[in-house]
Amino acid sequence: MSDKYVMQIQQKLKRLGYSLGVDGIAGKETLKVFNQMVTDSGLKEVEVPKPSAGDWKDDWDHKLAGVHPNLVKVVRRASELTTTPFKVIEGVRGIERSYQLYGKGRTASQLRAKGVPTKYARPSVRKVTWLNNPLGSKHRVKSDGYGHAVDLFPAPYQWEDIEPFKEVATAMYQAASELGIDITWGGNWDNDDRWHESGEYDSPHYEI
Ligand SMILES: [Ca+2]
Ligand SMILES: [Zn+2]
Repeated sequence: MSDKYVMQIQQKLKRLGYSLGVDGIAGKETLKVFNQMVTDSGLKEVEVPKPSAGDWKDDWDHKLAGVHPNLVKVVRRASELTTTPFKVIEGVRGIERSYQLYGKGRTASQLRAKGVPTKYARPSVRKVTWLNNPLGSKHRVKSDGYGHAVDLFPAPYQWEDIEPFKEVATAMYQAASELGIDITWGGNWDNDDRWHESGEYDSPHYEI
């Protein structure tokens, strides 16, 4: 499978005068030429350029399918406002996935009580959702035919690194205010000035 990012590097090498095929495949030839360029440049180390923000959006049409157009607008505008690339890791959530998430940290009898098939019970893993209704998530398709939530995961893709989440949140709030659309962030449920108070730990999550 060819890769856009590899193709960009190949194009740059070609522009520098190296002869190689631009096919998006990081094969032996590309590696050889790249190493030659490093040697020629006299550098000990070469910083590989980060993929441009555009690459992060390659699967957005797919990931944002079925999400309410207002929320999609905010996400797309936020991506123009921030210098932090971010992935859309979840938009609309299906029944199967809702059950899988609800089963985490719950026993078969707890699931039975909520009408969730007991095969999804995973009592020994960490609980991830505190929903009263297993299918009540804002990620589910609502009566207007759209999902009302998205989960965004910023580069460099480290869950513990909270700063990039804050940068994306700043861009999301700014985009929402520009567009006149109300959003709620899982890192600030009560929408006050204090982020990440007790219970405000769902940093990837945004909903309308
Ligand atoms: Ca708060
Ligand atoms: Zn979410």
